[in-house]
Amino acid sequence: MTAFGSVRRKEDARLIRGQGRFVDDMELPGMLHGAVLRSPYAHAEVVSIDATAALQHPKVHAVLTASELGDMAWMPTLSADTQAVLAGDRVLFQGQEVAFVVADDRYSARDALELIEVEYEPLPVVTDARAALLDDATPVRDAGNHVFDWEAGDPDATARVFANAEVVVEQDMVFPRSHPAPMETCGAIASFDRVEGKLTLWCTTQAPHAHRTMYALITGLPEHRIRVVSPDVGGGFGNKVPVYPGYVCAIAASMQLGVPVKWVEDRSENLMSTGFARDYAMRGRIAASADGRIRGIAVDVIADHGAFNATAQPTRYPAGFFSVFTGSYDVEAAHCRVTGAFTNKAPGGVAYACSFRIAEAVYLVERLVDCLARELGVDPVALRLQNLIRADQFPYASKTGWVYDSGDYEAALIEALRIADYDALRAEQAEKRARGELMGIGLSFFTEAVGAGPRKHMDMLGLAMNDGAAIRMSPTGTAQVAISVQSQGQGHETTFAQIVAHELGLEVDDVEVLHGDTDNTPYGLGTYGSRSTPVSGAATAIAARKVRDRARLVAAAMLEVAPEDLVWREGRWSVAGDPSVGATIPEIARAARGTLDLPPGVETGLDAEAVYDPPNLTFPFGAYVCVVDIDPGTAVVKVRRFIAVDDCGVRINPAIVEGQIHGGLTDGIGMALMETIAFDEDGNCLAGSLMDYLIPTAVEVPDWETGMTVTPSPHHPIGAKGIGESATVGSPPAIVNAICDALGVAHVDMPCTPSRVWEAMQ
Ligand code: MCN
Ligand code: CUM
Repeated sequence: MTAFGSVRRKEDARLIRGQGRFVDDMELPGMLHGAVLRSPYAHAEVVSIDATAALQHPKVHAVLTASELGDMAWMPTLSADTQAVLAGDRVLFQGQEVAFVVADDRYSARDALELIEVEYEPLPVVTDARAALLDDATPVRDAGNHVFDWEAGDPDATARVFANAEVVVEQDMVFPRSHPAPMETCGAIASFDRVEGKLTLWCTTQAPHAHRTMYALITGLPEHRIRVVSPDVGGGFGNKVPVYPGYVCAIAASMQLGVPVKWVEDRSENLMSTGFARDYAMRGRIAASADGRIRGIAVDVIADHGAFNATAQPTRYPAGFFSVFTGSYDVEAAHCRVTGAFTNKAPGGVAYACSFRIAEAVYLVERLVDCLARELGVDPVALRLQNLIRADQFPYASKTGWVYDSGDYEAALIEALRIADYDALRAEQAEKRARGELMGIGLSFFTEAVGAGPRKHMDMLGLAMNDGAAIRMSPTGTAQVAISVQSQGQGHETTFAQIVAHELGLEVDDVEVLHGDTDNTPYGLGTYGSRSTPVSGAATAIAARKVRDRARLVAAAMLEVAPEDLVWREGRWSVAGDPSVGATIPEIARAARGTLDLPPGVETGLDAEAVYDPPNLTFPFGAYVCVVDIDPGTAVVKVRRFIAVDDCGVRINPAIVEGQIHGGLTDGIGMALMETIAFDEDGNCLAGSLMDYLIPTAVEVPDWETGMTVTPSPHHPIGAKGIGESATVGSPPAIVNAICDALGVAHVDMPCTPSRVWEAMQ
């Protein structure tokens, strides 16, 4: 008996009826509205701020500037940097927060922004990370523009492999700055109760508990007097992991005024000032033998972190999990060096379904493998089949320190080729080429690493990346499961109920999922890096097993047999020798809360909790094939077919998994073809609206063709691996590989807009 399967999403009952409850839907009595004044300059001294006229506006209650914020003018970031909540004497990027107006309504607050007079003294601007690292570069920060140097792998062994390799291919590539652009922008309502001394913050956050800890550090309020509620969230994609100045300003204003204060940013504010993605300039090299054996991979990266290092990633990994860049191949040696730079651009980074920089890593290796195939004159499929890690090599220890838990890569690739009918595609391409038509076939094979993480290696803000679940069984046999992670659209209310139902033989509808409220859920670090299923999902299964184990003792008392005589069979405890005698969990729950004489040491009820410390990450993988047609007249790229075979181990809800894949593939089209947050030389953000920052629509997107293989994770209680970012990570290189294949060129940088493709065609 299993509750796994494509059951309908419980949350959709309200979401598709317009009954979802998002931060901006909420109105509290006496609530005021905040708006942020932002810097028009990318780099300038703030000479003076005069709020007199704004304060005279009849509907304005307060204007906050850095000086009023005092200790709250600065906040810690998730990467141990310190970020200005409101700029004091210098602004470091266009759109930086300078003042916060609180008024009766949103419109008045926005009007009053124009009444604040700020005198700026513009400074030289640096927006290119490579330029920022030159000796004579304008310093963005007092201590200079160097954020960190980080390396992984073995430089000497790698140098030796490259020195005696028969073939070496080098390629520069940029993964441009892009943005998650969730449908719902970021926002918060802060409500400080002066009598209780308690702060409640309704906030668009993917990580309510981690935010609570941050707010305790920023405000000095005791953490148990802070409640963070993340209601329905309209998409996060990593954009809603960091703490943003607007949240802190809403808190400061509510603490000062004693009434609730709402702040919700608009689209331009979201695109210009919140956590971006990528911005990696990479020089990759791949070494091979003449017969196509990949021997080594090396890469130097310059990572643009913007004006503050607010990146969300485990502390000991300043370049995230980029060091999985050896991808799905068994190589002799590998080395990466990553240098982080400050620039006059918005801070944050790693968002957009990146799995902590694995998007960049997969792009690098999958492009390099195609460059190598081109150099050797071999088919990219054959080259991959020759070099993929073999099924009998798992668990596989990579040259950069990862242990891939399980996989059968060849099976996934062969399945993708079968669905695509690869040989027929190549034949079609040959025919079209003869007619002068541009058709391209691109592959990618990716390995993801999700489920951060084991406490011995991973923390954020010094907090172990372990997550929890708590199950409460009612006397009538239904369950509530409270989890520390928070859905932004991933369907946790359904899938976490399925895990409990699966483990306890309950109906999915008899399990309710509680999340997003720090007052009634266990502590944990939240949803990103596709860690909910690998970490909190595991905690949920283990908590359910604790319920089941206790239920066995209670059932034994009920049935007057020894616990050892009971077996778990078809969703109930029954007597080993007589399956007709047994009890279901609802029956046992009733007895456990009833007057039955419980065995010594057994507590009343069946409630249980677990906090999960994963022994390792889970390593989902997939094989993608992309077919593009390029218009020779306009250089417009059309993705005609896209085949995605994903393996995320056991699928709890295949329909939700498919949805995650469809979304991620669509993201990939956006990044590969259209999206970039560009800046001019003065640091003006050129992508401040969805007219300039193009995101894909149904027009650009083909009918996805999906397939799967199932290789369970050996260490996860239900064998599941994460899936939430696989397709975003795996798809961009497949698309760019297809474009390069069509054009017969080594490389085209993303986004492959018509003008770039046209240039490459010439
Ligand atoms: N699932 C499953 N079987 C598996 C693995 C997952 O049924 N073997 C289900 C899960 O139970 C969950 C969903 O698939 O309902 C995604 O699970 P998981 O891979 O654990 O990822 P998370 O829930 O941790 O979600 C985070 C991930 C990230 S990091 C980004 S970024 C992203 C993504 O999810 N943001 C999203 N997908 C998104 N989807 C939506 N709709 N909105 C976002 O903001
Ligand atoms: Cu990198 S985006 Mo997701 O991990 O929230």
